[in-house]
Amino acid sequence: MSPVIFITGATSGFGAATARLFAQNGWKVIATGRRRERLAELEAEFPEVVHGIEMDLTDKTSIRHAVAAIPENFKPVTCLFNNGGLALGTGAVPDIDTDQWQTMIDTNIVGLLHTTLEVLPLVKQVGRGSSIINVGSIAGRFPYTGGNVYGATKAFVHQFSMNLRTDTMGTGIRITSLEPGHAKSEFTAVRTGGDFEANEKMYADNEPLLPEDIANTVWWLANLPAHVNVNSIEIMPVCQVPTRPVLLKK
Ligand code: NDP
Ligand code: 8X3
Repeated sequence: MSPVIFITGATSGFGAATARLFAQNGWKVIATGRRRERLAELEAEFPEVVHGIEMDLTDKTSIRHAVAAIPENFKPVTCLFNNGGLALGTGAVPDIDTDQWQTMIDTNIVGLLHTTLEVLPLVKQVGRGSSIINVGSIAGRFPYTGGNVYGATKAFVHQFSMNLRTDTMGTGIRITSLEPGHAKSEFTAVRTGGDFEANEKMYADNEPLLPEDIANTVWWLANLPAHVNVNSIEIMPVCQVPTRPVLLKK
């Protein structure tokens, strides 16, 4: 029986690259996100292997329905990749938009919590060798101006992951907080409200991590020997230094 990965945020960036890598290598993929047309593209690329389910992380009912809609032949779940999330805004306090704060909290924290709660029973069925990989960020550790709530949501992901390890002790489930630095995706376009020019500029004169780098890391984590748990991984491009999450040098 093929192992199964459940991915949030599979319509773009890290999630889409991870869906492709796992689908190409013998896993079945439950791909979730809000953009149905992008899920359909993945399904068309990997018929039978990828199953797309529309899911909005800010809506608990949507999460519950999505998990209830997993076809029997895509169960149990070997790996839950809690990846979907976003940053909104770059303003320093008090020059911020509280609705944006709320959306980041609802998506990056509440959505991740409820996805975990709903999918956990299916991961427990696999037990030994299964894993939950939560996407944090270096922004959860290194402060920067304008990173106020975004960075705090990612610090939450780190600590929740560590606490979840203790709660699931004895189940065989491995849990990792995967904390990337500067990486090329649609992240900056989303953060700036759809400014794809800003997105291109952000990655133009430097060599960021690519979604495939993160996908390869997820692959490595999910395929480690069953007794090995990597608690957290901080991963940056060479052009970034571990003092603050802005690029200092090419
Ligand atoms: P992208 O913007 O390319 O992808 C984000 C994904 O999250 C999309 O698939 C999007 O799907 C999904 N998503 C956002 N909001 C929701 C929602 N309400 N419901 C369901 N899905 C949602 O960015 P990345 O690939 O870079 O981001 C993936 C994760 O990595 C995020 O958690 C981000 O915070 C984190 N990260 C990113 C870094 C970077 O530099 N790029 C560095 C460190 C961490 P859809 O819009 O279709 O719903
Ligand atoms: C994304 C990394 O440094 O742009 O989580 O906030 S950063």
